[in-house]
Amino acid sequence: PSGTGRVLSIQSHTVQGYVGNKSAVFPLQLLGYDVDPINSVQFSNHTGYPTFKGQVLNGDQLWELIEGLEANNLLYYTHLLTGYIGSVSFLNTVLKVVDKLRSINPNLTYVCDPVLGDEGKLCCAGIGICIPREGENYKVVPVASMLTPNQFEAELLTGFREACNILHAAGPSKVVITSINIDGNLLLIGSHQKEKGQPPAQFRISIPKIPAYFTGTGDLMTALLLGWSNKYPDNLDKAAELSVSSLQALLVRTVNDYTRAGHDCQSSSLEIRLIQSQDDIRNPEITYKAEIY
Ligand code: ATP
Ligand code: PXL
Repeated sequence: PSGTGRVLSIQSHTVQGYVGNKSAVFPLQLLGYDVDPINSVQFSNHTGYPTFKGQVLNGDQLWELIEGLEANNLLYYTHLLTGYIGSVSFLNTVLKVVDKLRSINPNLTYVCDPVLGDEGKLCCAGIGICIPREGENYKVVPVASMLTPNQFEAELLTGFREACNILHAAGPSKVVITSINIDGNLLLIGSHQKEKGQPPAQFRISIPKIPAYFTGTGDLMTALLLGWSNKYPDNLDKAAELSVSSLQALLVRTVNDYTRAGHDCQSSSLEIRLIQSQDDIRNPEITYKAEIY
């Protein structure tokens, strides 16, 4: 596959560990993309640890960086990727960034992971910055090309059953619900509406749940989906098979490494073995198949 591009990735940075840009930049580079990261926060570690320290970029500071790039004619991007957005002001600036990038490249693909939280809890709540209200998040949906909510996020955004169809109608032609918990297993649902108003092609991939808890997997999954779906623009199912297969190989390696070191994998969230899994990212062996339904 030849697809490549230039990605502006606006996500968190953590000094230690892999979430946000730390989860997304390296795999996209391995898949052949130029990636320009803007760090929406710089924290010592992810917010799942007992404590963390660091700085938060506000909307005006984000815009300043965009102005700097524009002044040097450096604002041509094929893709915009966003993850966790920590405040309403930042969200509004992200919307301005989408407009600005599309005024330079009308074909810009915006891949949006509406990170709101997981398992019924809003992540990053309690970190002292406000989470965009549910309604605010709708603002990004109409301008996104691809959306990657998890079950909780899809429920928050629309109500689960009709999630994909409703989200297509709101804008994005590709929707991947990255994890739905069913009877101890995980299900990914993909939906590609090739033409507006037409029924989408939908598929599912079942993923056995590994008895461990990871952080940064959603960010990595979205980055992989961006990378592969650009290489296979008409085959979201193939892009998802490749992404899931990479990710599962990485998760097995992560659990094996921790287990070998005598760690109880269920006692705390594990840091993913991203760098060690570079071969699985570059050349995934398809071990998970999509079922059309
Ligand atoms: P975010 O909200 O940060 O975007 P997310 O909740 O959307 O994250 P995750 O729940 O982290 O995403 O799941 C992303 C992918 O990670 C899933 O599609 C699945 O393949 C994989 N994954 C995560 N946890 C496990 C697990 N315990 N066992 C197997 N696969 C997992
Ligand atoms: O993976 C989502 C995420 C993004 N950014 C920061 C986080 C997390 C999850 O814990 O702490 C800073």
